[in-house]
Amino acid sequence: MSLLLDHLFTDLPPDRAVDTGLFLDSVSHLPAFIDCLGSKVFSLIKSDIIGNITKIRGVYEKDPQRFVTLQQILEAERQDHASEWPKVGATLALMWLKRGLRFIQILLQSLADGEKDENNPNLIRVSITKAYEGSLKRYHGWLVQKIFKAALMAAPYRSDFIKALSKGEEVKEEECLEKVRHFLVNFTATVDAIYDMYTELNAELDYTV
Ligand code: 0SG
Repeated sequence: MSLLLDHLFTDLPPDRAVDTGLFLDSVSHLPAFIDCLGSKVFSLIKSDIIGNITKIRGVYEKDPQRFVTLQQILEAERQDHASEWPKVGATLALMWLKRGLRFIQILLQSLADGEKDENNPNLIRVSITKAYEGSLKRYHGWLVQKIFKAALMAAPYRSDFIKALSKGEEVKEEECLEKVRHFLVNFTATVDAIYDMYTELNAELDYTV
């Protein structure tokens, strides 16, 4: 069952450098969490995220001493693949992974803030749509946006999502949301730091898939 909230992202140091090994350990729990959402529609998302993580891990494990932080990976790839960078290697994988992480962050924040669909309070489509619009939509062409719409229809009920976040146990919603708020502190700081790094290194790309 889901261990998402049990594996907190670590505190960032004052310079906000993200430790590659710790980051990879934390994100490695996301695919199992997606499994808890039930529908097979999510398997496409799961394989995409696994692909990103595998690619970043592959680069890291070639030389962990050289790639202690995510920024060191981007800088090394910029040097080694000047003509293709940033559309290459772990730089590209992390560019996409961070968008999925932003999606999750906005979704969880919306739930923690108590945003609800007034007509259907046990649906989380309002939060999912908000998350999509704030993270991925601008990078998706019409076909992938259609896949999103299918995924939206297969989205779990609020109560089932809370249950998935709570390791499959029936817990009080407020109890779970308190854990979500705690989880979001370092998670949000990490995602923000990665976004800022892409801006500072001029590594962000704006194409659609
Ligand atoms: C609770 C309900 C949740 C609903 C979730 C809906 C989310 C949106 C659904 C959209 C479906 C996305 C399916 C996959 C789309 C992919 O095409 C895109 C682009 O993928 C990148 O393409 C790859 O990730 C790159 O891989 S790499 O590691 O090798 O670098 C690369 O292949 C790249 C191609 O680059 S190019 O060669 O053109 O330069 N992926 C996405 O849009 C990311 C989707 C992440 C969704 C995260 C949702 C998390 C849900 C968790 C629920 C709590």
